[in-house]
Amino acid sequence: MSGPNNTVYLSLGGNLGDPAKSMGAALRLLDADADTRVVAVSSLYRTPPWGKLDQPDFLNAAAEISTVLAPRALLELCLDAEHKLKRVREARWGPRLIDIDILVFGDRIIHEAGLEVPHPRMLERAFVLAPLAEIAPDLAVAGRSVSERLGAVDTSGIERLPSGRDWWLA
Ligand code: A4P
Ligand code: MG
Repeated sequence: MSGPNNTVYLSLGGNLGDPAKSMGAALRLLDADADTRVVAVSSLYRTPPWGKLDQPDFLNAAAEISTVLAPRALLELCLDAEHKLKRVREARWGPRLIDIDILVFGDRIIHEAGLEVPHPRMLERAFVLAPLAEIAPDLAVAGRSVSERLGAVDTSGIERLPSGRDWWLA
């Protein structure tokens, strides 16, 4: 399946098991797909839980990928990666979480059942914007740059870890 090449930004996160390992494995699965290439990955960030507060801190990261897949096919690939990693984990460590969200897909605006792009909650989430600003500060989302958006949210408690940007290439 091949269409035009699109630049896509993803958010990755997890807070159970070894999230850095799961996120790295997920990125390597995406990169191994013939239609998709990982272009840039942010450092890892330790972030306080957002939404439901009584749970462990998260690790979060953002990635730029290049893909010829259609949005729906990319979502399937991401969900596939999540399921593979969850299955492996369940056998050994019990439940774990990895979440891969499609933040931005080229300049597409998508409102479909099960797929909304740009991700509707990304602009209020510092745990999404901080890593994204590291790799795409000037990317415009709904008319404003990511760095400008980051300046408008509460980043307290968010810590950039000294992982560098190659942490996923284990
Ligand atoms: N879906 C729709 N649009 C998209 C998209 N753009 N990208 C659908 C990916 N998926 C999309 O995903 C459920 C379904 O959403 C998918 O199967 C797909 O069909 P989900 O991730 O379980 O739930 P969600 O609706 O995407 O919720 P959302 O807003 O991602 O919230 P979550 O996943 O419940 O939030 N705090 C910190 N610090 N860091 C975190 O990473 N994550 C969560 C999880 C809460 N608090 C956090 C973090
Ligand atoms: Mg999600």
